[in-house]
Amino acid sequence: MRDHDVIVIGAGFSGLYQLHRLRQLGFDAHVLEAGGDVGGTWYWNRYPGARCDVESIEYSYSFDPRLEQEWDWSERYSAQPELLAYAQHVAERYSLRQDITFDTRVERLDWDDDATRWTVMTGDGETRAAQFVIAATGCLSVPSRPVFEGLEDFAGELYWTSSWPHGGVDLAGKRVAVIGTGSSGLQTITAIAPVVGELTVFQRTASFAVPAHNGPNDERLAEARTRYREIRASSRMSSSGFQCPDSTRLLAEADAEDVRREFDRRWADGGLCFTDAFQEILTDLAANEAAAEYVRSRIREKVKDPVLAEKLSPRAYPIASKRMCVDTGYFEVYNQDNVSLVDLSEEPIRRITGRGILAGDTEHEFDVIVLATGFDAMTGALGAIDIRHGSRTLREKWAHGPRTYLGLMSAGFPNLFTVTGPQSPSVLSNMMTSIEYHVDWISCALEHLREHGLSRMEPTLEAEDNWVNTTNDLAALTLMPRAASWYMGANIPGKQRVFMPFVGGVGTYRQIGEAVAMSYYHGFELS
Ligand code: FAD
Ligand code: N01
Repeated sequence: MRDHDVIVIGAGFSGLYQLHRLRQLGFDAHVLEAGGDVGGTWYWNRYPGARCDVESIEYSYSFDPRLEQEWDWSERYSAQPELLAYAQHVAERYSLRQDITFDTRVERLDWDDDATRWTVMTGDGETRAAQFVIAATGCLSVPSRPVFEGLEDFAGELYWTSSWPHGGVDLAGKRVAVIGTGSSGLQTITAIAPVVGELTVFQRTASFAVPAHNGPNDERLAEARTRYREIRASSRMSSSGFQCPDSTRLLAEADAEDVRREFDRRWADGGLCFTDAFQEILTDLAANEAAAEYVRSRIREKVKDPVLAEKLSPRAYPIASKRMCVDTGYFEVYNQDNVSLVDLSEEPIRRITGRGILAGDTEHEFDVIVLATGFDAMTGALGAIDIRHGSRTLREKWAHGPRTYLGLMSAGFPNLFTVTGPQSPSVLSNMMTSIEYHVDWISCALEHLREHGLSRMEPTLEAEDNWVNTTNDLAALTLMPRAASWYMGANIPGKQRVFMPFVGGVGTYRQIGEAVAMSYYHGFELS
């Protein structure tokens, strides 16, 4: 049995940087990855139009200034092929692949108290041991595959956005259905509408989308390269993990013209900072509704048919209580003659048939069905691994919602760390900022243990309970839990509804993490 200091699970942006840091510190680390290459999200999600929603200048690593200067981001929001090429470049540049085993899924982890080691079992029947395991398994890496009656009867082509074929798919001239109108659905719909013969979108809930104003990136990149350190430093202390001018103003105290001007300005800038226009948008329903209604007014401007515009106007949840979509011409697609919308609140999907989809009383015929139905987020990948400490399993412990200290560890499961785990800012932020922070924190903790001749680390139950209560209490101060979102686990039947990320912001979280580390890991037991 091969024995390592550290096994890292996953070779996405988290796993790659984690491996690099551990090797720099002289640990014997090895990565196990289920996919055939590096890239994680950007390896799997190859659907047409896939791109990031945080500008590439910031949705990128900051740990090596030379990498920042070398790598060219061609667009303001890079598309999947460029993001995957970046992950591959990083793997090459730091010679990471030699310590990664691909096509290998971790299925079980067993903690051995006497040996102070995890036994790591993989799908190919191999077993390895490691003193520490770091789960860099991703927050959005386990697709949600809802049960549609008759799916196996469909005689045409069927694709999931989350596992799009590597060779691409020829959709030219075909009759295509897309089920799902979250970020993946919106991006797919926008990209394929000009190519397909007919496109029918099956929408259960309309989404808020703000414009990307995507385009060539030369000027932005040149400017960023002159002050990258400053950008990174302020993003690390910001609430979202990227440059977003936080407002100090309350909407309630601004007059109507002022409010309109601020929304117009942010709409013209594009991107997710739109809802940072006023301080109370995520805490006050009236302010939230003002922002939501502004977006709806923009949808009405874009979509010529007023009935369609209304159907596309989100009303089911407060704006930004689900991650907003950043669009590149989504709503305009519905002005095309070959595009139609089926509103599932009026005509629910009854079943998939051999020829297509039966919604309400109408059977729609298709050559291709695309499913963009999301992910078992935040806990899905960890829940898929049978993680055991004696008779205790992490699955049972988390059955009523995840329980962690700082989103980094869970009591009862020593020496097991999670990168961007539940109860950390993770999916509410620019993930690159949050990934780098967690990787650095974990790496420093392992270095600390080694320097002090210690071999075991675990949070106390008390620290964990306090942290879980804190994250729940903070979420309850906001409108976030009001959406039936994947943040809440609401998209997975039977999953406990609990708001999973830490809403307090990246900068605040970082300060807490630093204070814990500097106090010799207050709330953790080290031995
Ligand atoms: P992942 O990239 O998900 O990588 C995890 C890896 O772990 C995967 O390769 C998986 O195969 C592997 N793995 C999981 N379980 C096992 C196992 N049991 N055994 C072996 N291997 C395993 N975030 C942003 O901040 N901005 C964006 O613009 C953005 N865009 C996104 C677009 C899409 C389509 C999606 C799905 C997510 C997006 N995200 C975005 C979130 C994105 O997941 C993160 O930004 C980031 O890529 C996560 O990196 P990661 O390495 O933590 O996880
Ligand atoms: O998944 P989603 P996603 N019948 O859960 C619908 C990141 N990301 O992959 O809302 C019919 O948001 C579901 O309907 P409803 C980003 O963080 C980023 O799109 O549950 N419909 C919804 O419309 C994002 O938030 C980018 O009513 C069903 C859709 O499927 C996260 O990943 C791009 C259904 C799922 O939307 C997830 O986004 C892509 C059913 N049975 C992803 N089940 C960027 O732009 C589900 N739906 C950076």
